[in-house]
Amino acid sequence: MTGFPPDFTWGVAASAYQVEGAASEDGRTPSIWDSFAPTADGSTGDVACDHYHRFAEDVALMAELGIDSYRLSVSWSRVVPDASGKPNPAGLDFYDRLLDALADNGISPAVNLFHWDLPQWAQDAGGWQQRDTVARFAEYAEVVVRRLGDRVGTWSTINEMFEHFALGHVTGEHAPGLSLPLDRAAAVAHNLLLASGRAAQVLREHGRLMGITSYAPARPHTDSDADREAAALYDVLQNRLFTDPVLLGRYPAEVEPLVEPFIAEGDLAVINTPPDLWGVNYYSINSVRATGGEVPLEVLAPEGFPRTAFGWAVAPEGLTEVLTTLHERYAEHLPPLVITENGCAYDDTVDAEGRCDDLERVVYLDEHLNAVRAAMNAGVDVRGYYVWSLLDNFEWAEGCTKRFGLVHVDFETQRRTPKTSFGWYRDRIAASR
Ligand code: GBH
Repeated sequence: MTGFPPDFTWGVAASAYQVEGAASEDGRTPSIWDSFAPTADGSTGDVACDHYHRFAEDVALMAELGIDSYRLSVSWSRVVPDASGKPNPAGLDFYDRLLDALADNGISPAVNLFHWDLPQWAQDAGGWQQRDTVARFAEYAEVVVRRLGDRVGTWSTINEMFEHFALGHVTGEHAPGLSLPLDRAAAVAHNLLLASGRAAQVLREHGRLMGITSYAPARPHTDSDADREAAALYDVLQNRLFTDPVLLGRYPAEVEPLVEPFIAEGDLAVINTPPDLWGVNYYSINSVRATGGEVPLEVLAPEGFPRTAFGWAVAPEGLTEVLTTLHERYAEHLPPLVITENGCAYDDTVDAEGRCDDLERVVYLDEHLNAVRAAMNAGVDVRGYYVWSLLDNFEWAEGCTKRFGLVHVDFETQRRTPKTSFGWYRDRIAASR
C-alpha cells in the first residue's frame, strides 16, 4: 500500500509566537520570548507573519490546500495578561475569530495550550522551576476551554516538553535562557509534566486529548563504549523522560533520582492521564557523542545524509523507526499516533517570475510520507500528518532566517507566495481522498 486511508487527517501546524505578531495589541503582555534576545538576525516575534491581522488570508491558503486540520497554539499572555489570572476578552476574541474562519472553511482546529511562550509574569514568579506555575497553567486551561471549548475537536497541552526543558533551562539556547544544573532543571521537567497532566484533566472533558513529544533515534557517533552510553542516555532524556510518565505513569529508572525530590503524592497519577492520540514531532536522526565534560554529551547531525539549511540530516528512515519503536515500547498503552510536525528548512527565494521552486522540500516531504506509510504497513496505527509549517515564520533563536513554510513570506512586505511544495501537498491530499 502506498496510499493513505480516506479518513486520514491532513494538516499543517504552527504556533502562536512564531506567526501571530501583534505582540502588544489588545492587551497582550510579553512572554519570555519577547524578552529573549538576540536571535540570529536580531528579529523578534513582534510582527512575525502578522497572522493576527492576516489570518483570513492564511485560512484561505489552508482551504486551497484542502487540509482537514490546522494545529495552532494559544498565546497564554494574550489570554491571561497578568498574575491576577483575569481573562482578557479581547485576546480570546482573536481565537474566536480564527476558529470561526476555520469552521467556515471546514477545517478542524487542533489547539495546543503552550508552545514555549510562558508569560513573563509567570517567569518573574519563578517560571517552571516553581510548582505554583502548574496551578496557574490549569487555571489558564479553564479560561481557554470556557471560551473556545465548544469548537475544538482535538486539544493538547504542551508542545515538546523536552525541548523547552533542555534548550530553555539546561543549554540556555532558548528562552528563558537558563543553564541550570540537572538536579535543579529536574524541577522544570517534573512541573512541565504535572502541568500537562492537570490541564489534560480539564481538556479531556471538552474533546479528544492528544499528547505531543518530539522523538528521534539517537545513534552513537562512533562505536566507542562512551558514545554508546551517551546515545543510550540521550534516548532516555529526549525520547522517554516525557513520554514514559504520561503513558506508563512512571519515570525511566535512570532519571528517577533526579526528579524524586520534586514528586508529591498523587503527581504520577495526574501525569498519567491517558491521551486519546499521541503526537510525534519528527525532523531528523541524532548522532550522540560523549564529551567527558560537565554536560556529558553532545548532539550532532550524523554523517552520510543530505542536510537541510539548518544542517539537520535528511533521514526519512528515522521516522519509520520512531513510529515502530513507539509501537513496540508502549504497546497497549500507546493510543493511535499522529505526526504533529514534520518539515525542513531551505534557503527559499522568490524568482523574478514570482516562483519559489523548493524541490528539495517536495522530496523531503514525499520521502517522509512514504516513511509513515511504511510504518503503517508494519502495523502501526497512524491517523494523521501535519506539515511544519504553512508559512515561513519566526524560527526561535534563528529569528526569521530558517524557512520551513509551504508558503514563502517576505518579512518586509508580508507578501505570501505559495512554493512548489504547496501545490505538491495540495495534489497529494486530493489524490488520497
Ligand atoms: C520544533 O522543534 C518546534 O516545535 C517548532 O516550534 C519549530 O519551529 C520546529 O521544530 C522547527 O525547528 O541538529 O541534526 O541534531 C524541533 C526540535 C530539536 C528538532 C533539534 C531537530 C536537531 C537535529 N528540534 N533537532 S540535529
